[in-house]
Amino acid sequence: MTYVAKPKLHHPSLRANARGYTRRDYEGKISTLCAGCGHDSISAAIIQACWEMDVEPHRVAKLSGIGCSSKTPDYFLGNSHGFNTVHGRMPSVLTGANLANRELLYLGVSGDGDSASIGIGQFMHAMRRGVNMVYIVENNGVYGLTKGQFSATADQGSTSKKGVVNTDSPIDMVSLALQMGATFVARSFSGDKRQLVPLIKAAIAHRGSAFLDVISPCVAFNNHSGSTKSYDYVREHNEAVNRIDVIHTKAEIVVDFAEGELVEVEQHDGSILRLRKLKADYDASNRIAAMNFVQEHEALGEVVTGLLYVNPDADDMHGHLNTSAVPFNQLNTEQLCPGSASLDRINSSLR
Ligand SMILES: Cc1ncc(C[n+]2csc(CCOP(=O)(O)OP(=O)(O)O)c2C)c(N)n1
Ligand code: SF4
Ligand SMILES: [Mg+2]
Repeated sequence: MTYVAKPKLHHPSLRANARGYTRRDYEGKISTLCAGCGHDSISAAIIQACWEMDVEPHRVAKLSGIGCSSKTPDYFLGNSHGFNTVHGRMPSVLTGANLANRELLYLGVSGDGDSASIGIGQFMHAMRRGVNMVYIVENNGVYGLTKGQFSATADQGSTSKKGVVNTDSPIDMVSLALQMGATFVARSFSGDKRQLVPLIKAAIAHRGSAFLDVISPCVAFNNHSGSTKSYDYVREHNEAVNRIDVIHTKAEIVVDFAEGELVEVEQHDGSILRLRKLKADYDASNRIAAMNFVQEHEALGEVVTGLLYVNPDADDMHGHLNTSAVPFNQLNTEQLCPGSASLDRINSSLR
């Protein structure tokens, strides 16, 4: 229960990162989600990624919509800024915050209901505008919070817990993000922390819209045999295209990699993404090929995971709009309101 405070004491040998924080410093309140819910594993992966990347918690803004998934920012990064918007409106509120202050790390957490139904328009515009953010959809194929109705990502032919067949065609968030121009697109599984943590780290290091579709089983309403978002189904149909590791320029270099073909991608902040190819013909730098690959494998009932597309040279919304490098709240009155002479100059330049 969230009213039960977590004990502040921790084991004295708990390791601190370069900022002097232990993993515990990145935690939030005690989760109220169902035991076994995939969303809690994603929260744990976010905590791990932020701790490993030496992220300063007060430099993070976490925003969400409505749903079990959108509740999770309360359960991680308790010392960060947080804003729980209304259903499906996280992307526009985040875009506004980002325009006002580009210096924070923006983490948008949403659900498949929140982002693929009521918020689908907002999702698409955040992707095409290149808002510098990590956008995580905790995808369970149902509206968990409102008791398990099919969401728009539920596969055609999959069944509800009571056996009702879903007749609607599914929306694939990864394909949408690719089409809309997201410059980092990945899919993972809440049950595969070894794949998920490096993907979150790589998304944090990316400048531009980084989208992560994380299949996250709902144990209360969508973990039965007719579901394609259950733990068993995803484990049996997981087709990983690559394994990734992130080498941060500031951190000790630890690489957890087996032998295999390696591709190195340098991100704008100097960090290196090391992709170990599992599928020899998969090229994560080719957006059109990624779209075809995802669709072809989806038709076979496979869940394609890994880093599916990245453009390391991407610019973000601020670069596109040529905005002020100084956050709005640090500009003084003169800079914000330069006076009538400046306005006259602008007006005459437009005549
Ligand atoms: C405007 C509005 N419409 C409907 C709802 C009811 N509602 C609350 S959560 C939710 C869906 C949540 O599904 P999802 O985003 O997939 O999150 P999950 O609970 O599955 O993690 C709905 C329809 C609402 N809160 N506000
Ligand atoms: S209802 Fe489903 S999504 Fe919500 S907390 Fe329970 S298992 Fe998770
Ligand atoms: Mg859902």
